[in-house]
Amino acid sequence: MSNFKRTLVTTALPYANGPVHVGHLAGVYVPADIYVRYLRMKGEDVLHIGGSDEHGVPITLKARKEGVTPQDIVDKYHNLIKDSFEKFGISFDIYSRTTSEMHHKTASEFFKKLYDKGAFMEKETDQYYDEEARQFLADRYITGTCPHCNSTGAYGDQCESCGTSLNATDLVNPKSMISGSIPVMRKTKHWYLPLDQHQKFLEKWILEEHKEWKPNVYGQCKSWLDLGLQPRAVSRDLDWGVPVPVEGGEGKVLYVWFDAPIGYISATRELTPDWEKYWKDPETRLIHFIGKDNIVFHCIVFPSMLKSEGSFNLPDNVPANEFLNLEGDKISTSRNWAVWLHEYLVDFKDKQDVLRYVLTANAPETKDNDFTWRDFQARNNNELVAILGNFVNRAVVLTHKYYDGQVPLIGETEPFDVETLEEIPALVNRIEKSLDAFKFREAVREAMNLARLGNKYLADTEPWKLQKTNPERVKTIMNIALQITANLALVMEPFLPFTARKMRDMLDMEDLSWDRCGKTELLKPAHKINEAKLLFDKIEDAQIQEQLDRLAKTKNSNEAENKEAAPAKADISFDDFTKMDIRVGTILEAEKVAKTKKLLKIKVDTGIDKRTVVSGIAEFFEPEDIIGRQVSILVNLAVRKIKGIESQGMILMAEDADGRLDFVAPGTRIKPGSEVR
Ligand code: B3M
Ligand code: ZN
Repeated sequence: MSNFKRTLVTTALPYANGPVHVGHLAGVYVPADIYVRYLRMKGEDVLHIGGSDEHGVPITLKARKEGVTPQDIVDKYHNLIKDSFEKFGISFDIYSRTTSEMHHKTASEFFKKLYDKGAFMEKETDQYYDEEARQFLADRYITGTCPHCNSTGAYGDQCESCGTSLNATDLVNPKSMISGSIPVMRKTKHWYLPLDQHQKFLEKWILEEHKEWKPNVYGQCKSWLDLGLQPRAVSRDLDWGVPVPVEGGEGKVLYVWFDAPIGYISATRELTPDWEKYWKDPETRLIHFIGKDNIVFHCIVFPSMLKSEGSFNLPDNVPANEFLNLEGDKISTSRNWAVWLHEYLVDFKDKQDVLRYVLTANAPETKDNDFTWRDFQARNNNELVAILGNFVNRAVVLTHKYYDGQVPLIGETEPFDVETLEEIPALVNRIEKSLDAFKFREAVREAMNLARLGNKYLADTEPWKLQKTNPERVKTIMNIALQITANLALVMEPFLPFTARKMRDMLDMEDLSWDRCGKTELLKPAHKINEAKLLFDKIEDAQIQEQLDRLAKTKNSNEAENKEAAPAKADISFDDFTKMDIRVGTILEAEKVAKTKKLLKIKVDTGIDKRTVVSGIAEFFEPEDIIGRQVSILVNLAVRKIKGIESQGMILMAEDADGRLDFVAPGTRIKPGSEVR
């Protein structure tokens, strides 16, 4: 690290087609924020660059579905996302967006430069074209049947049922999602980044020169390289994005994964006229914080683009995380299986640090991990409240009680005091080592160990028992307890910035530099501290239950939606069918059958006669609401006695997978007695 003068940290640009959730925070933004806060405390020159990714097909699809423009969609979500990040204390130096003018200009220039250098291949291919909508169809705009698992509704790039990635041409019965028509093949020209030509370089650069990358990142790169890289198209036939700025590019835009990483450059350029220093000076190191699904783009595609351009630094490290699951299931925007940050802030007001803490302590650094509400509650109650909050509170309250808020002079020390004092810099050292290695779980554990140390120290020395008999000893103890508290106010800053701020206010500490961490004279004798403020409070079972209930509801409604229709019954003959005499009837009277929940006694005009039928629909229909309704009724069903009432026939009902009922009725009024066949 010492060879570098400055650090440029980027965080993946979230797609502006939905709000951000705990998975985003845990995978990318909290670790990056911890890291940049730490570097800032060390006085290093660091920039944290972020923004929204506002191009790509899913955004256009969402806009189409909602009947608004893509710009409307990205405006809405960009603001929501930006606001969530701000409220969680994610400290960007700039949070920009890829629809900005600066970005269009930067991405366009970048493409043009590669084009002029001959860094692309041009290729004409056959692509699906929608003749009705008069446009080429991006893979995402085509649905059809998956050739692997036969499920319908697979997309042209992937089947979400079996997870196979597809080419649009693989789909059986392809259909345009724009017009619903059957697409035809047409020739179209695109520009390709010949990754195969960069293979050798990438192998050396990653596999030999970056063995220190996290095993999950290194491993994914290696398997891509082992498979052999293929040229990748960097343009698309679409009207939403950065227009292809060269001849023949009319009606085409840059592929979203080509322009998005350039967004990091555009945002830096927007932030400072000095931007080139951060991108091109070899004494700057570039670090990309991303989730695992973005590894190939940041370790292989973007570096190949940067290398072709020629004047940019390549990333020094890409500490990608694995995924965070929610209560055992994959987080999913479309299934609403997520904890949305803007909703969390409503239910857990001012508890940003609690979530930051839980997501760090349980970060998916080396493998996928699970977020559960029970774990969230336990970590809050047993760690933040019981360890950190409790210790700080005792130190501050006792200082006020014994010394009117003045830091006492440290007197003679005993071996246990010395041991405790020595443990402070040792812990800080371990925190630092872990942070330098992007091991944030480990780092936060060590930071909590400092609070544990303080708690144990007070529990072992019991100053409250000594104050009457040995007040000199208590001064030493309290001084040490306060030095631990002051250290906590510093080391917690990267992890729990809101809490650390409160702690520094309590202790009336100004200076926030990392080189003070580990020192045991942070608070000078006679320094006056402020009143104790509550740092954390207990989260009750009821609050957790509310969250669990909400998820259960989501799960139920997802399941109902996904329930498949019951399979068809065995074949019958036409004769069997004609044996059933089904007529249109009109309901004349209806009443509840006493002492039952489900049954209605209904009088129906069948056109043949007026008869009584008992029907199990009382949970769905009030008797007075159905009078006059037309229904289909099986009139030649043998008479059955139900609850002592003779039921003459059966009213036909449609029932969905959830058991919801509705009448099978003619679309317009028709004479009672009309036959259904
Ligand atoms: N928007 C994908 C994602 O949000 C993409 C990241 C771009 S980073 C340049 O996972
Ligand atoms: Zn499939």
